[in-house]
Amino acid sequence: QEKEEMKQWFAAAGQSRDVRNATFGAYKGNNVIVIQTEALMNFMIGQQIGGQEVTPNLNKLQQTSLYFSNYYHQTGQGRTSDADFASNGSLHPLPSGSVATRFADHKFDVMPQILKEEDGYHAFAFHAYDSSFWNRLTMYNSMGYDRFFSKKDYQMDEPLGWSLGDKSFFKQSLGMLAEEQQPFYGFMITLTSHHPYTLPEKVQTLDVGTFKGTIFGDYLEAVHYVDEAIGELIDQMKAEGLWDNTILCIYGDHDNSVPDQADYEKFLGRSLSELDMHKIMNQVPLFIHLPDDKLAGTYTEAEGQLDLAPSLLHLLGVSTADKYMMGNNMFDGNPNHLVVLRTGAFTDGRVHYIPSPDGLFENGSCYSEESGEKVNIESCRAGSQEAQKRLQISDEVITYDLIRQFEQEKSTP
Ligand code: GP9
Repeated sequence: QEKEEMKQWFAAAGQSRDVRNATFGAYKGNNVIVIQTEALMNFMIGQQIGGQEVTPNLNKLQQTSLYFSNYYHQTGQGRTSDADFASNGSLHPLPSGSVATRFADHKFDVMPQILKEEDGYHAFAFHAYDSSFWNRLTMYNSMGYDRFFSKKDYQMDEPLGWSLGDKSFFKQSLGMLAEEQQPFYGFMITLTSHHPYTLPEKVQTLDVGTFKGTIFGDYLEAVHYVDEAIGELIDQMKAEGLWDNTILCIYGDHDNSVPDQADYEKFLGRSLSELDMHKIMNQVPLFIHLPDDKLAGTYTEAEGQLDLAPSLLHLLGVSTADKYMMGNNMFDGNPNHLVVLRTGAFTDGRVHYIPSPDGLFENGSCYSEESGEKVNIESCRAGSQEAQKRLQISDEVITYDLIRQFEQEKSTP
């Protein structure tokens, strides 16, 4: 009975995603490059320090792209691997551990596999680190990538941080991708802006003023470097003739693990509430650049990483009605999607719930999104129940390999 209820839940979610409006299939056949950027948070997009822009290239990209300014990471303990799983597989990461290390052999409806099977794409993953980290080699095989380019495939001509600097990483990755057959799906994971963010002096080009020598200042420097690398990647895409036939998507994987509120207040120049801090630590930016520069603008509706795969597939004209995905279609016209975080926090654009550490619903905080003020906890009860239900369904589907079972039952009634 529980399994039947789950199937019905996915069928209803698939139906509501399956909106055949003007954007459905509008970019069919284009290449797709998705860049998952290490610890890139939303709060410094558009910000300056000492008159210098922290992310000038992303700010410029914003002018011709869809910029989702209310976009949430939905990761748990599996950090970077969780962001990858949520964004490509549209299910919630697990309450403990990483799906990639615990259940890489289970079946999931993931973007590379779907694009290959249903639209003839070629799919490649790029990350200049050991292929065994987060069990990627095994996970990427089961996700259907044709090839995973890992540390051993790169020239270490820009040693920086954990491995290769992002500038050389992008240059080499794009070079390898450009040789592959089109249309392609290229998934690139950056690394230079990894905790603890210390870069050599010669790479530091942002004057962080009084943040100099602090981890927060080092973080700003690291983000500024990644932004430069993204600027170079865009130039190279133009030079390689890929700008006009490729959807470029850039998002942050998770927060920076620097939770000191005073740093954010000093940087932003205002005092911050519990709600502000919750948003700062959970929002990552999402940019989608479309080949014809259409649909550009700032999108303020709440969305999250689980929504990425169904939304990109919508643009490419691949229906996700029958897929075991949990995310929303960001192009379905609904301004009030429910976005659930792994902690049980959620927002639906109207209310925003922050759970208490003791896990008791009543001890959490419920805020009005419009006023930013606390409201009666009962305003968040129904949303919280649905959030818990989704997390539970997702956990069971992943843990018991239910997608495989559901599909077998479909083909063998
Ligand atoms: C290394 C990198 C680590 O391959 O993905 O990221 P983390 O999960 O530690 O943020």
